[in-house]
Amino acid sequence: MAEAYLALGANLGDPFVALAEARNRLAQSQVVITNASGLYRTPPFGPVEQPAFINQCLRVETTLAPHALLDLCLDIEHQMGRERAERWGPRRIDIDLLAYGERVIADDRLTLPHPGILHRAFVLVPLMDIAPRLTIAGTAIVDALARLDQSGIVQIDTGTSPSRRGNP
Ligand code: A4P
Ligand code: MG
Repeated sequence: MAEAYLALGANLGDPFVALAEARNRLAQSQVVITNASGLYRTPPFGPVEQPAFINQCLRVETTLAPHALLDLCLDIEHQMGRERAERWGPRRIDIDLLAYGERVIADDRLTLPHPGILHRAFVLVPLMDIAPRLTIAGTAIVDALARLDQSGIVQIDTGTSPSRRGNP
């Protein structure tokens, strides 16, 4: 089993329903959710004007190799009706693979660790809930977060235990 971190984001329809469905679909695959952050409302990051997001991070254990885990995330996005129209645009669900153990990968399909992590408060705030001592590419996430603007990020749910998030 390998340990990995996933970031979930949603800002169309009912984001809470979308996040719950994504967690359930992950847990029904070869993924065990071992910890889940709180749910955070976050201002949209990037150039596109769009509704606020709900973001959450998960720690998972999986027998899937990194590219297979990416494919599972992309399949779930697809099954949940995400249309890849606009880069950085609104989406019912976005599932990014943040890190997979200590693996470093840079090919045409997968970059690990995810290159945006250290620059995005909407990822680091929930990630701090479940991995406060995590280091990405030699930088402690707590130090990276201290340099970022966290204004407008509001915790709206402290989360529940993994067993209530769709795992047996
Ligand atoms: N890909 C490569 N590495 C990875 C990885 N580690 N994890 C490739 C996931 N995917 C990875 O992704 C495009 C391709 O990236 C995939 O096919 C995969 O092969 P995508 O999800 O289709 O594209 P995207 O999500 O539109 O672009 P990108 O750059 O992933 O954007 P982000 O970072 O996901 O930004 N604001 C707030 N507050 N909260 C958000 O969640 N999200 C976005 C989207 C913008 N603003 C946001 C939020
Ligand atoms: Mg993405």
